[in-house]
Amino acid sequence: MRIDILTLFPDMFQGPFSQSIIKRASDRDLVNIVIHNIRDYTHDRHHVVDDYPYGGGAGMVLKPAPIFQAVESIKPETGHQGEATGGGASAAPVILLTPQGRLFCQGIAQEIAKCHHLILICGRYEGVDERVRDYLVTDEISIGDYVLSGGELAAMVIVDAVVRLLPGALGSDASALDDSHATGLLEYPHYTRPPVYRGWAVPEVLLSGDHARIAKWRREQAILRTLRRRPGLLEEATLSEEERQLISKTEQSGFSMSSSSEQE
Ligand code: 9D3
Repeated sequence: MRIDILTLFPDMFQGPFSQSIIKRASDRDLVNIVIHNIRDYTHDRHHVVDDYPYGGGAGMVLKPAPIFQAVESIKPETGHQGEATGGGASAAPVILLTPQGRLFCQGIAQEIAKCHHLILICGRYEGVDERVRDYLVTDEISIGDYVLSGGELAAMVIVDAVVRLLPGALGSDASALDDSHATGLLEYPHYTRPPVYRGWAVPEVLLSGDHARIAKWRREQAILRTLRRRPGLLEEATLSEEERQLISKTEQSGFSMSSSSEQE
């Protein structure tokens, strides 16, 4: 997979992308991430990327020309725009990171992970000229309802979530499937040694060696934790009749929402 990222702050990406899973995926050539400084695609003496908004108002707006120039310079280089290169692979999605975008989730990460090529545009200032949206961008994504200073951290979040889904990116392929958001439930509690720490014991079942009992306990814990913390997630989860009954029983017993009593 190739990922091109357009930004005014290319240095922001150096730390996160030179560590851990993204580093390993790059080293293994599973992904090729290319960072472009939007300022490099200006042609004026002062490399101006922004300007005052027409109609007035606070803040600055990213000019269309450098962004169009950047994307157009990337596309021929990577060469699968359908007709122009004889068809085949579909054109790369051009995704604008913006607070007005579709809310990012694991399902969108899975969709994006299927692409051979992806172009991410990080906005800054008050926004980008609307013609970028109208005539260049194919998707707009937000990572949540809070205010960031720009699209860079959002782009890093998306790249991290997508790259770890690429076959071979993780140590074992099992870990990606077992992820809480892939099962539709929050994760069960984890413990490691010692068996008693400051008088707090690890649940007995985990030391029993009874793998069937352990699996049942973990599944139950995952369901109860999801019920208490993120009940909305249960609507999408695939549950057995017995598991639905566990939920009803817990709800009828007037369960508490507080996390400190979750284990009780
Ligand atoms: C508070 C300023 N807002 C109204 C005047 C507009 C605004 C413009 C640009 C707010 C934030 C930003 C910068 N944010 C992003 O570019 C961004 C973002 C985000 O802020 N939250 C969640 N996801 C994303 S993706 C890109």
